[in-house]
This record gives sequence, structure tokens and C-alpha cells, in this order.
Amino acid sequence: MGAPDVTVVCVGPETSDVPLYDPKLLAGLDWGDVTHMKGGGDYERGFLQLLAQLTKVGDITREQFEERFETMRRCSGHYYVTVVEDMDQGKVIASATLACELKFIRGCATRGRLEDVVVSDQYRGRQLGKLIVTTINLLARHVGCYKLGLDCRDDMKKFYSSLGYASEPGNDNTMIIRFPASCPSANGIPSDASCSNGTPTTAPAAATTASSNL
Ligand code: 16G
Repeated sequence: MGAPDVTVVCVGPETSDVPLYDPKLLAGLDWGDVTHMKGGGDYERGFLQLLAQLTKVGDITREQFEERFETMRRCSGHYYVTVVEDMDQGKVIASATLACELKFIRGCATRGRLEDVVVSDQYRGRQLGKLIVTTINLLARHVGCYKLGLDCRDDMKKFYSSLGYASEPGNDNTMIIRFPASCPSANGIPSDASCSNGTPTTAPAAATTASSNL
């Protein structure tokens, strides 16, 4: 298979005429040689199946998808779910999200997070990961994020390093608590939690308060 004819769009259900975010934002980015843009992307085109190649997705009905889309759309300026479509196949083949978090710090700054990056297994090795992540990098800068971060598996560090991400000395730790499926926010999808109430089952190492801000 040769290079697919692709377009980069904001995601959306086909029933919605209103995009998740202004598509002009994508058109306004400095794309280099990527020129095809349009609005669209949808439930039918394999978006959720694609996300399932990244993690658990669950059985999401079209109604749930549209409801979540509307909720995200109403949070204007917070969710930039962006997909690459194969124009010939009418399929979503890569996706990534810029999630923006409002802060009080740094003069009420906005922090960006690169989330849910995935390229369809049938399309890997064709620079689509680079395309979608570069899109999010440009978008984050364009909408005014002061920094953009991510968490990823160890084996992905080299890829993200090649696209500008770096570990900061002394600040290179992502820590999480996994809540169990009974937690409403887990939406009934079993997590891989090793604890039942947000309390780690293993005792944490003694914290040091030296030069700490706690
Ligand atoms: C990865 C993703 C993160 C995603 C998570 C899902 C990137 C850069 N990182 O860490 O965005 O939400 O996997 O895994 O795409 P989880 O379902 O186990 O939380």
C-alpha cells in the first residue's frame, strides 16, 4: 500500500454540523506540505475502534458518543480531539487530543496535555504519528499553552523526544492513582487498579521535605 491520501480534521459525530473546535485553527497552522483539511470525522468511521488500539474503550453507543462530543464542545477551548482520515477508505486512521487546563499560576496560564495518541496498526510506519503529534504541538502553541506535556510508555520516549518533548531534570515523574471500576468516574470499565479506595497497597517511600514546596 502506498502513502494514503490523508486529511487532518477535528473529530465529530456525523449528525453534528457544529465542529468540536474551529477548523480554521487547523487551516491556520504552519503545515509544511500537508494541505488537505475539512470538517468531519465520526463514530461510523472507526474512531472508537482506533482508540481501542490504545486502551480499553468499552461499548460506547452512538448516543453516548454524541453526548460526550457535545459536552466537550461546550467546554470551548479545552478539548481539541484531532484525527487523521484516510480519504479513500473513509476511515479514521490516527488520533490525538490536545486537552487544555486552566491555571492560576503563571498569570492565569493554560497548560496543554497531549492525550490519546494512536495510529491504526494497519498504517504504522508512515509518519502518521509524527503528523498527528506535530499537529497537536502546533495547535497548543497557537492557542497559547505555556507548556505541553504527556505521559507514555517507556518504549515511546524516543518517539516523543524526536518531536520536542524532554524530561526535565529533577521533575521527571508521572504519578497516578487508579480508581476501581465501582468509582463512577471509571464508567464501569475495569481499571488496572491495585488498590480499592485510592490508597496505595504498598507503603510509599518516606517523603523528604527538604527543598519541597509542601
Ligand atoms: C497513554 C496515553 C494517554 C492515554 C493512556 C491510556 C499518550 C501520549 N499517552 O498514556 O493519553 O490516556 O495511555 O491508558 O497518548 P489508560 O487507559 O491505561 O489510562
